[in-house]
Amino acid sequence: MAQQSPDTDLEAHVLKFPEDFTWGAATSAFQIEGSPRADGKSPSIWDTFCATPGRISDASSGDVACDHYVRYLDDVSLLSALGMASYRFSIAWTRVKPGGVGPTNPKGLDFYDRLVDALLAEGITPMPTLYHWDLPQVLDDRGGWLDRSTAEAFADYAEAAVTRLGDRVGTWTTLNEPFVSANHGYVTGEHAPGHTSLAEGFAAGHHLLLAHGLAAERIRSLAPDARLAIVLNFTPQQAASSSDADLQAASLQSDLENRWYADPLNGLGYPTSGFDHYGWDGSQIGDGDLDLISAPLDLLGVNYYTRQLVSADPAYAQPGHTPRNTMGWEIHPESLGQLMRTLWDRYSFPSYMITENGAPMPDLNRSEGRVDDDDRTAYIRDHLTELHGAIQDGCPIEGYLVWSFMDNFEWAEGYVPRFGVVEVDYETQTRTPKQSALWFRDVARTNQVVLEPERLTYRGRP
Ligand code: IFM
Repeated sequence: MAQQSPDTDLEAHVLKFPEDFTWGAATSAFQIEGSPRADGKSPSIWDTFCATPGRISDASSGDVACDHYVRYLDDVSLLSALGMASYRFSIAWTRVKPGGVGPTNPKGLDFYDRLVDALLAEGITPMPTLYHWDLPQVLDDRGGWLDRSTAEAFADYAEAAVTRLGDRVGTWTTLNEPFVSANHGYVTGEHAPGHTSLAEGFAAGHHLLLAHGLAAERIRSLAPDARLAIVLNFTPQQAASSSDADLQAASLQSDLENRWYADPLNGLGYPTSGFDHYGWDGSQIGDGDLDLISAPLDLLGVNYYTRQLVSADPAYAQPGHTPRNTMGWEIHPESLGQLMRTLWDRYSFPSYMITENGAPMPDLNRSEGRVDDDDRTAYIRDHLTELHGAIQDGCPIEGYLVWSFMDNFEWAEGYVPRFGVVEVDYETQTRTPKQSALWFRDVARTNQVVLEPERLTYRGRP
């Protein structure tokens, strides 16, 4: 339980955050940039995936997306107007090294150079992520994340980005959500490159972590003063009952989703269930790999959206009465607070940031420059409340970035789910801050959350 302290004004229901707390927003390259062939960019696995019939539910692509490659200056102005102190974006490997390996494309880097300068001119801290799922297609043609050489190529690409932008970037993030890259891309097939093999998932996962380790080593030597981070997603797995079978099922699932990457990053090695339950032979792990992977980091980025109830019974149905977002994910803010305490207890990361949290929600009454999205505001408020409790308990959480700055391409779901605090009209590319963005702006400006539970409750899916 959160302890009462001077930072919690219970009378006024005001939650004050630490003075140096960072507020911001996040996006990724493929989801917003568009301009897939501009200035020498090559296709990524997501361009190929979108062009494959049946892969994207609304048959859309990232060809235009939010046209951010063209409109980035307006977007930076909007970030500033909304009080965002930090902006997490990703760099497209295919712009920087169109061949995956080999020559660097200066024009591709020019875009991120301009973006970083524009952010800094507005007083916004740039937080680039080097890999947010858009592997160069040319590397997938040679085996992609199943091939160890992709990890080595990633370190060379990281070097090119850091060499160009390192004088202005204070925190480098290597990967976004390697679990999703490996699991959705190689095991379930719902993401690019669309493979369906558990064994491939383990191989891809190891090569992703190796890519992180090799790039981390390179970044440390090129930018010794920069902070180094990785972003992992966590879905707390809770047993559906207290039966031994359900507890064991939840623990096994948690090994795969929550501990598979965080454990080796902390020198704990891969969870043993990977070998003795799931049957991975570990043949991809080379001498010294685990040492590279466990080199100390400065920051863990935590992406949290929902929890999962796990049962050993294949016929188990998730409870229907809990609030859910428009994609059907359960809204469970308490699990964020618990997650942060668990991470702080188990691992040795010196600092944490929520690098993604948000929800696709009903956006109502879209008219005259106003979009009502009370459900989204309530979601963010309730997660911030839990986060505040974890901070009160001593968790070193330095910031919160909302996912997402604006509506964008939600991967296999196309443009239907809208995660943005800013609405994007894809016909006109008009941006309209939703009511949640205005609420969040006030939170960022005042560094506090004013609780008004009676005003905002979840209406639920339309
Ligand atoms: O849109 C994604 C993002 O790219 C990675 N984290 C989860 C988000 C919502 O699904």
